[in-house]
Amino acid sequence: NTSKSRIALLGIPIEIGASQAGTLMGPAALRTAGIGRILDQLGFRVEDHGDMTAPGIAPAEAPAPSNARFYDEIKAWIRALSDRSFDLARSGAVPIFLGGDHSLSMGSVNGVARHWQQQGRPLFVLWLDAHADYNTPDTTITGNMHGMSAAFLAGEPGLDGLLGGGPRASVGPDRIELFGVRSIDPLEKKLVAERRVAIADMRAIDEFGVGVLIRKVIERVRAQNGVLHVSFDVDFLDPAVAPGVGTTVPGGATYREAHLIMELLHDSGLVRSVDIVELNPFLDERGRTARVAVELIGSLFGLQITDRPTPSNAVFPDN
Ligand code: Z70
Ligand code: MN
Ligand code: MN
Ligand code: MN
Repeated sequence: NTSKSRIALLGIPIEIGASQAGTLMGPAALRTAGIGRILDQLGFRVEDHGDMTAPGIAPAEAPAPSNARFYDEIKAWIRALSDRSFDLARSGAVPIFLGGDHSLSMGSVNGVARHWQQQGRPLFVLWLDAHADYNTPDTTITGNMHGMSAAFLAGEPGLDGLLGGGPRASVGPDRIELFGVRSIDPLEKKLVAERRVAIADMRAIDEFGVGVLIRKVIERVRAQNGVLHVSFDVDFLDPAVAPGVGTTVPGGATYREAHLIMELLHDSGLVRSVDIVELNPFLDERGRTARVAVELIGSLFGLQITDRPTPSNAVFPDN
């Protein structure tokens, strides 16, 4: 049936952006937990493009920043991924990027942003994460590049060489929505404030609830005729729900909050691409985290507890 919407799965087994090894097993765990099956059952035509292979080390064009670990290796990954991501988006599929650590989003988001730029639709990025990932080589404490991906997409200096002369679509600090933040480094915090990046931290979530805050994001995207990329770092979830991550931070999103977010995003009709990152199967407990991530993807793509019309206080899909 060619009229079915297409979803393209692509594994990116990268772990060098994180401090702990193991996220390279993420794509396999997500497949084992049934990511293809759940989307298939929802009526999508699912294409699994397999895993990318490690591209090696990109030649050093300029001296790598001293505070960015594996800079030249990650540079090679994101250049290759940016091309794959652009091609998948252009093919009309909804790509789901299976990570891998969060450094991969520099490539996945750049690729889809290039496509939407050609279509004249601004791309917004919803960053569901315990962390802001807004460090640069100048502000980082650890040197881990998974903590720099949002800063790269915003165009922060110090990371400009990553794509070399390759095509780049600017997302900009005004199109990134940090959501769920509860761990941020001192200089990173200063930078996020200076750039006025939209941020829903855990205090805001406790005060207003995820329903109000996600609808605000949706309204903002819709007002500019934009589309949305969801970059889902599984450490956004509370460690009690999602223990299989390298950096557990207490006080994360509950199972129910996370499902409501995904359901509202589905109803918006605006999501065109997704990353699932930072799942570390080596640290997981009996596949729990992988399974929860897959269930949440189900909600993001239309799985409902009961079939019901969109409630009147929700944001309506545009078609
Ligand atoms: C810290 C850093 C980070 C994920 C840790 C942490 C970044 N801000 N991101 N775990 N997913 O190293 O820059
Ligand atoms: Mn290409
Ligand atoms: Mn992250
Ligand atoms: Mn994180």
